Amino acid sequence: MICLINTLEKICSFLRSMWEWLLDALRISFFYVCMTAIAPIVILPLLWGCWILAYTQSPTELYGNTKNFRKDITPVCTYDIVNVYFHDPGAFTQGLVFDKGFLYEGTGLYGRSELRRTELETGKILQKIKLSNQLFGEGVTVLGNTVIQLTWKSHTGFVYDKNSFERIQAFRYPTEGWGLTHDGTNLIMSDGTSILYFLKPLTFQETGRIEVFDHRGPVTQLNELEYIKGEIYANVWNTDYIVRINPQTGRVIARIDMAGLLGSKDSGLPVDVLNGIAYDEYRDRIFVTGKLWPKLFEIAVKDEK
Ligand SMILES: [Ca+2]
Repeated sequence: MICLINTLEKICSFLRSMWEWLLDALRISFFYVCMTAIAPIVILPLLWGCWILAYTQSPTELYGNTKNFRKDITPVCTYDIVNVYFHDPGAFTQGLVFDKGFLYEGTGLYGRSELRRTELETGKILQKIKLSNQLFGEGVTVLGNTVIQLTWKSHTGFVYDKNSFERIQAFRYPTEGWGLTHDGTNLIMSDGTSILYFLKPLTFQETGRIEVFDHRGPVTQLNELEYIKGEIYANVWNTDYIVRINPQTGRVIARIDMAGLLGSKDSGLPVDVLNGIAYDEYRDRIFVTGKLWPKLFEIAVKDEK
């Protein structure tokens, strides 16, 4: 009898061991099944995101934005000097336009801000008006028979009769005012950030905006502007670069490296940064100058370095 009981206990012990082993096996199997199911959900999207950031496009572009930070290094162009003209070294150039044979220039600094019409060949001031001492003049553009001028931090712009310089309208905007140009339909304004604003003429209501970027990301401190053959040219404040921008996407098509434009003979003068781009659409001429520069240059942009 005792022998039978011992045998039954061994059988029960064996069955208990088998049961525990089976439970362990089930737990392990369940873990692997779960991991197999979760891995594609968690790990694969992570790998996909890393691949995108490293090699192709920014996630924002994939979801409809136009930014593309990583793809295509922005080309760098150089320039040739075609002509050199006199420029008033007292003019703190903030806006520059060429229209029907004349330059229109907006100057800055408190107490020294003006709107001028000058003769290209001589730099002679043909007409000017002074802004009040509380206003710091900024970008200008010529639209029809008017000249439009921004101010820096006063959130106020002015519309003048192009011939008489009579002030015919004032308008407001919420940002700082830096550069101004137009594409024939909309005014295009910069405010020192990477954003360009498109405004309706007459009402000055915003109709759209783009963020300007190159392969490294947003391009900030966009300053004086000029619309040239379907592109927006912009001085980048405190640099020797002019960027050429696609107006539809904001992408920088190319950077023009303007280093060395003002020669060493002029470097002893109290000059400030490169600023001011004007375009003669009838003769396809580009003019550039800088704040307090004694010279204004006609340049020809050359292809990539
Ligand atoms: Ca301009």
